[in-house]
Amino acid sequence: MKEPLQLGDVIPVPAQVHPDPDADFTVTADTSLAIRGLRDPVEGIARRLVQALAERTGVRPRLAEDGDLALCLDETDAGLLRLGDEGYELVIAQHGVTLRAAAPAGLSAGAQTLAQLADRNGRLPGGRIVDRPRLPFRGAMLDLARHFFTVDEIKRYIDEIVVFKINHLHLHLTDDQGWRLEIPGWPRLTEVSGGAGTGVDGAGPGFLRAKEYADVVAYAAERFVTVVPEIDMPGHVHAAQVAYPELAGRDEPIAPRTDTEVGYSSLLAGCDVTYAFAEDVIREVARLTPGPFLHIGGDEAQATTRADYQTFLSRVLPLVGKYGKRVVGWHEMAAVDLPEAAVVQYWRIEPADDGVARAAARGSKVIMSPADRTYLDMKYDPDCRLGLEWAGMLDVERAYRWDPAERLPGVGEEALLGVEAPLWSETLRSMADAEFMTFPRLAATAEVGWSPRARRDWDSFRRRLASFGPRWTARGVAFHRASAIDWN
Ligand code: TNX
Repeated sequence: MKEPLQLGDVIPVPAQVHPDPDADFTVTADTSLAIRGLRDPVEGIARRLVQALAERTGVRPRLAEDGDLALCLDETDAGLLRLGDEGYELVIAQHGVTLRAAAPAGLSAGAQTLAQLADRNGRLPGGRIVDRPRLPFRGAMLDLARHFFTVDEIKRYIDEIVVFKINHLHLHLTDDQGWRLEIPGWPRLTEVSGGAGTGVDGAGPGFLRAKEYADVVAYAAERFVTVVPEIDMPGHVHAAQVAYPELAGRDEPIAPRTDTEVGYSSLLAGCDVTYAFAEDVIREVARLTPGPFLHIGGDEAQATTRADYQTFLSRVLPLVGKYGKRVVGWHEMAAVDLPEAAVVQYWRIEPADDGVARAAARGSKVIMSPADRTYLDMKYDPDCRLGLEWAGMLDVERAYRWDPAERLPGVGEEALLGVEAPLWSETLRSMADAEFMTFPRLAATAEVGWSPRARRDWDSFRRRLASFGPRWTARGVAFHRASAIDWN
């Protein structure tokens, strides 16, 4: 997309855009930014907006008492309240720019819009945007188990996903290869299974200490991103069993595995140690996590009998509630009767009745992550040097052209909590690899989750996406230059 930018040249595309071509505003060295209403959460938003504008335009607005750019938090305005926590109104006029919202999350979302609209000369296209998300949950997932990412890398990832109004970061913390979160009373989980050679094919060690995890969660929260921690059970637990063979009913050592097979390990549904372990882990993860969700995995439990799966979940689901969290699980979990508050994450590529529609009819909400549309670990094309292909090739257009409300009979708009794009890390060896697989496809998922259906259009999207080329290059993001996009 070539400049000049039009009002509405934003990803995700805003709900309502009313351009006024005579009302452009230009950010200059004299521009100042003021905060009206509550200072505390808004100051961080203002500082990050100044930084983003400086990166974009080369001029850095000052923070001041009065300003031609104003951020207003107004918790009483009925019109703003109707837009919900993440909604905002942005007015760009010749004499100044006003961003208003009823909640800090809305100001933060609006600040992303504002930052995207500035061109290299500081020009902001005139008019008014009124915006709010279609779905409350727009997520990305990092798999720390197959390849560990450090605190700084996770923070960097957060910085890039918030640009697209992604508001949840799912951390897949445990799997057959590695265990990546310190748990009191179970030190060998991380000493052994977070140690050297526990990544896929023996790549790098790593785990998060409680303090480091809390640091990530706080960093995310400041940017209005909720961390969703996942402890995968009853399958995908080989690393836990290597650390504690009693979790496999054995007393001799168990050899670690760093291959990419799935579905071979299981906790023992009939053993007390299983539930002592699960409760210690859930208590600690809940304690460290201020957000409402705790993901217990539940996927690919091929080494668990149906009856044992039922038994296991009937004992573990209540533990999540006991420690104050709302349970999330992959769609296999819908095979059992779920509490109404449970959230089901659907990943299948072919529609099949896994009980998800039944769970939705009973009140559960669904996060849509169909692998053939959202899995960031799928190859873009056959020549892609990274990624898997079991769900097919996933190019940018395919990641864009689908609708979560039409994916599964019995799971319509009302049943949706949102969408998520998971990045499994079997083939990744660095943050640059993660960025390559994530961008630009995550931008497509973000628009699917945020923008009204009627506003979505592939040709418009690919034109808007083109302007991220120079931005990502300037920020050192190792994005994939997908050939479907005429990159600027
Ligand atoms: C399936 S889909 C998995 C993961 C793998 C991924 C690779 C799901 C819930 N589980 O264990 O990493 O495929 O694409």
